[in-house]
Amino acid sequence: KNGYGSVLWFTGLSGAGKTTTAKAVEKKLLERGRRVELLDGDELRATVCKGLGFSMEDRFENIRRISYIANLLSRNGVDVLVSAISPYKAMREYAKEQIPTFVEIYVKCPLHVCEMRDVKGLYAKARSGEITRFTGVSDPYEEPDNPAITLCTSTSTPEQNVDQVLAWIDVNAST
Ligand code: GGZ
Repeated sequence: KNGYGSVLWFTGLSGAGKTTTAKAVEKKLLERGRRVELLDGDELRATVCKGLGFSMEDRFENIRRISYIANLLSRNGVDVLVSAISPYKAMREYAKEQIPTFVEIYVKCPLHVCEMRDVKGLYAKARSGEITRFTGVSDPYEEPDNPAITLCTSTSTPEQNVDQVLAWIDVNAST
């Protein structure tokens, strides 16, 4: 849409590589002279989404707030990179309805690989029961049916994944 920035919405399991990929894409877009903001679910949960937990209702509220901010930025010409698990199809549908330039990017990685990486030690805590309702372990993740882009972080390099996103933008969102 004219004058709008793209909203690149990275969805996937914890540890799949959403934020890593989004940061690398952000760098490339900045080099192209674009105005860019990264909205990271994990970080927003310390500020505008403070107090929200991981029940289905709270996760929806989290995504509602992130969608709102993403849309404000987008309509002012800023490209927005959203990194949030966003585990339910319905919440991604909601974001898509709210945001004219929504692009669904599925950051795909097998659960056992995310679990092996366990960068923050959260999977171990989820398995021991110290953390409840952990996505992929004790809470659902609904895979996207028809994402605009699928990135496989267990079989492709970060560079390949970044290139895939930029190539998509060049074909579909060059304004
Ligand atoms: C999922 C959890 C949970 C539970 C804490 N389930 O990989 P991270 O650590 O750095 O990012 C995850 C983040 C998830 O927040 P989101 O805002 O992306 O989730 S959602 O879209 O579902 O609202 C993870 C950490 O918080 N974390 N507890 N129970 N992830």
